[in-house]
Amino acid sequence: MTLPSLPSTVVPLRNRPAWAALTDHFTKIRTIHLRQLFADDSERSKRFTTETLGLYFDYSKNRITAETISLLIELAEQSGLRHHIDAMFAGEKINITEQRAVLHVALRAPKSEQISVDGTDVVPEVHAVLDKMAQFAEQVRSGAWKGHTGKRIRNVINIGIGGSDLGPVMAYEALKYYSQRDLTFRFISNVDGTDFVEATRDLDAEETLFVVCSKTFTTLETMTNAHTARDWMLKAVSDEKAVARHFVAVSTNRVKVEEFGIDSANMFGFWDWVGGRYSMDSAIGLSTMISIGPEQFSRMLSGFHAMDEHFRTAPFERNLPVLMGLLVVWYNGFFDAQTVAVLPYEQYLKRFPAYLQQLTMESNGKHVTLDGNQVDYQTGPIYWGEPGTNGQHSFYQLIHQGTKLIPCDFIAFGQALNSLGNHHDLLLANVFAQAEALAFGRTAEEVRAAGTPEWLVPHRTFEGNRPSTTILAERLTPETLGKLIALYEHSVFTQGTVWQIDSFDQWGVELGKVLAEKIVPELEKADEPSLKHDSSTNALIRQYRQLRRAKD
Ligand code: G6Q
Repeated sequence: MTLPSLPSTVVPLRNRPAWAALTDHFTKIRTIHLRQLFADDSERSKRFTTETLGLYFDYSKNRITAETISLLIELAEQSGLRHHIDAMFAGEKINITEQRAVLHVALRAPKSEQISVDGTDVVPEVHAVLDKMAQFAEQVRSGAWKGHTGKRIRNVINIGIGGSDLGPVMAYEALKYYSQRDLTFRFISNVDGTDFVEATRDLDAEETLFVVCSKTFTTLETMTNAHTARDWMLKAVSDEKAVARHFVAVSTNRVKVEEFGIDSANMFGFWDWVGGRYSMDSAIGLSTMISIGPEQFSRMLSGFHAMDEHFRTAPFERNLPVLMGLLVVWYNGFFDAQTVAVLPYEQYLKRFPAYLQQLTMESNGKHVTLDGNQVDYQTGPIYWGEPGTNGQHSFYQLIHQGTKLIPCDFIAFGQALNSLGNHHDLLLANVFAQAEALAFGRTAEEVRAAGTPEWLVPHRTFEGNRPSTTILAERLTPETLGKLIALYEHSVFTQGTVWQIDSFDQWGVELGKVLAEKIVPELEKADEPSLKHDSSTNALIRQYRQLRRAKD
């Protein structure tokens, strides 16, 4: 089969001339300290800072020189990145293992644009769904949408998992400042019954609306929770007709939605060219739109779109997602860095690292190339993080003085949404101090000069040379959030293109699902089942059956 997305000239990563040149370059640069790089070049901060779309992107505290960047850009070019970007925007089926187009960029395209999949312009369909969402959101927000017994809806519960949950939760938290405060939002994802019970225990069913989000409408966790929700609702309002007023669905599967009993008039659609982890700005964002309103939602989409256009058109040396993605390739491929820490100094972004974990790791956690060959290099790093300053009092110790190299992304804002005394100055002083300490450390001489006894000097020395990038924006707004998410989406795309993997499939999620389906009847069976797993799994199943009996 021919690969639709890559030019035939793309050769395996290690055979690309730029990779060989980078390997050479790395041996020269690997021991150079950031202290020296800054001392040698008074213009360094300016040289390695790009300001675009209101984002000040300072990557000067990375272990790079101008040569590193130009070699990485050559690598991107030799990897077919330009062609691959164009292929995505043109609706080509670049998700080759699922034979699907990858068009989350169409979700935020303005009405005036045309983006075609198989000859059909999808932009009008996108806007038709956005309009329908807006109408519904306004009805809920204004109180015009009533529950079955005539009470106003006060609680909105999103039921979904993975891509149908993480985006909505993150966006709700991130944009809470802009939310309608007389509505309560909850999110149920886990099949662990506790998630459902705790989310609903203090709510009045008559005032509750469930938004069931599932692209396939077959996902075990979501369907189980949705059925439990229906039972919970019908226990309070014993009339099947209540389902129509208290349940709406977001899905691509009309048949299954109707089978569940949700009126397809209350279904908001999306398309198979939207991957779950890229879907928070599709109808999957319905709860977000109810929370912040259609106008702010559309500002968020403008932010996404601005970054899409920047990614599509800016030269690589000034292209934020390209630079960000190439830095990951650099540390991952040459410094053996296994992780990237994302550290937002903004409490509202507390779920942003968790959201990015799925976006990055489900996308680039792959071990074969597009043509099915085992990679002989590292692919997707582990993303993780917590908001600052909390992390400073927890895991930052390891980043400062541990044995692992952990590139960090610091994210901060010039203006606080909740201005309170000098809190914001203190917050920002901390983010700047952390990046400074990581880069420059504290030498043994400096520690000695501060009067530290000799035996304590090694413990108090910070070797520094720990890389970080700082992203500074004016204020966390829906638009800025859109830009930040698209920045990471396209950084993931850049990485995946260099590694020549399919960043848009997720076969790794499948096996566990299939095996779980096989185990369910073995747990539920009244008589002792005959088990044919390995000895460990067999024993665990038996042990569970026994423990469960002990409770009965
Ligand atoms: C994301 C994945 C995955 C998916 C969930 C939920 O890219 O495909 O996280 O979003 O498994 O799937 P449904 O939306 O089909 O329930």
